Amino acid sequence: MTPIDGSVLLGAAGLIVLVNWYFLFSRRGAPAVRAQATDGGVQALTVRVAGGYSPAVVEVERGRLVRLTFDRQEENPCSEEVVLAPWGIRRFLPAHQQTTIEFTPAEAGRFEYTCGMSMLRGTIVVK
Ligand SMILES: [Cu+2]
Repeated sequence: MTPIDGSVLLGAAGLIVLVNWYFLFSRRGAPAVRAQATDGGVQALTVRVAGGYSPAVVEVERGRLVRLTFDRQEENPCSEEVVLAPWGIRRFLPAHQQTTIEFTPAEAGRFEYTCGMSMLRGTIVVK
């Protein structure tokens, strides 16, 4: 490997880290995705769990049942639990499975939920 090859590799590696950081952790200004209302009036949305939660920001209406389906697409133990503290929910998410969590937000506001270790973070905006 020549020194030039090395610097190109290093540059590429740096770029990959930057891109990953941006998508996983830089959630400022992340667009909120509104939960879709089903026939029964339930607000349903699937959140992909893979190194983070996506969409990172979910928007729901207050006073109506919310059904979040956590689609965990990894085995990383970090994401094996999800904690929606504002609603007193702590659930185990089996790897490569979908886990449905339901709650009815009574109050409007911006609420954070996390993994069991408070490392991964997602936001639920209740309007
Ligand atoms: Cu974690």
